[in-house]
Amino acid sequence: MGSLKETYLDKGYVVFENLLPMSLIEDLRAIVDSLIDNAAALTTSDEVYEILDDPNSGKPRIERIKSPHKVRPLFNELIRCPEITDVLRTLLGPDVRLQNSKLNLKSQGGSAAVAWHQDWAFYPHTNDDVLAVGIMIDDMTENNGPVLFAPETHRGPVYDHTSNGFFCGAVNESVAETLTPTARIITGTAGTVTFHHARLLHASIANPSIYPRRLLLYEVMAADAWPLAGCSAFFESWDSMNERMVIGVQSTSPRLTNVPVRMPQPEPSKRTSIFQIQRDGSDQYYLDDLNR
Ligand SMILES: O=C(O)CCC(=O)C(=O)O
Repeated sequence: MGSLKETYLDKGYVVFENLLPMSLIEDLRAIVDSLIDNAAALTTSDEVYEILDDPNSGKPRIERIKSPHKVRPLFNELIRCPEITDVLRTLLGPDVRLQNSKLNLKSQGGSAAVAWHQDWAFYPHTNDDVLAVGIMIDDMTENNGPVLFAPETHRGPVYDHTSNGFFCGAVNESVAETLTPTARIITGTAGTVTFHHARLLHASIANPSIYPRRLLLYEVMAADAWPLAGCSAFFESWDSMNERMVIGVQSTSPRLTNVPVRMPQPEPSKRTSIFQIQRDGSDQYYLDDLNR
């Protein structure tokens, strides 16, 4: 068993069982419950809530809380807690920036799958010291829409994520079907935290169960990994980029490394969440059950 960093560089992800205490998870659940209650009357998305028609019932369902670090202070503090920054320092170095966060709800009773993709396809940088932190707010089981990782794929190519000539946020079926046999189903109890490389191919299956599966995701990177789309694509200003430092200091000297890159272009006419652009595309190799 190698070191943490070796395992991450070899497999493309690491998972820490119960990294966060249950008392913190309960605080997070209470905030999420109240945010969901506040949105009970919403039928269309706004700047905080991503609402999609449930593919089964046809009724609106809250699929995501956008940028929760801007919505409630605890989400902004959480990525800076020592349990997480200790790991980030090891994996990314002393200077780490937050780009964005998202809370994918995957509610009980039919939330849809997320197709195979690489986060890197959405936001290529000058180097690939870029990863996503995933915090399980609920137990993630084989039955409530777990995430799937395809080990070692972060060391391979960056795949085409377009369909019908537009960026659709998913690889096509011929790539997707090669991943399923080796995919690891990521499960864990609430408080478990995953760290996955931005180039790692990953997906998640539908949640037909009666249990919610709330996963809080933070996109973070070494401060000298600069977004190729320009800082204005993800940050309102230089100041806001600095405010999002998680540890250390911001860098004005991007580190360029030899990484495969494709730009997420041409953009679809509606640039919304991964859920919507995947549904609008035709690369819909969804893993609706584990036997496929
Ligand atoms: O919440 C999930 O099931 C996975 C979502 C995901 O992979 C993403 O938002 O990049």
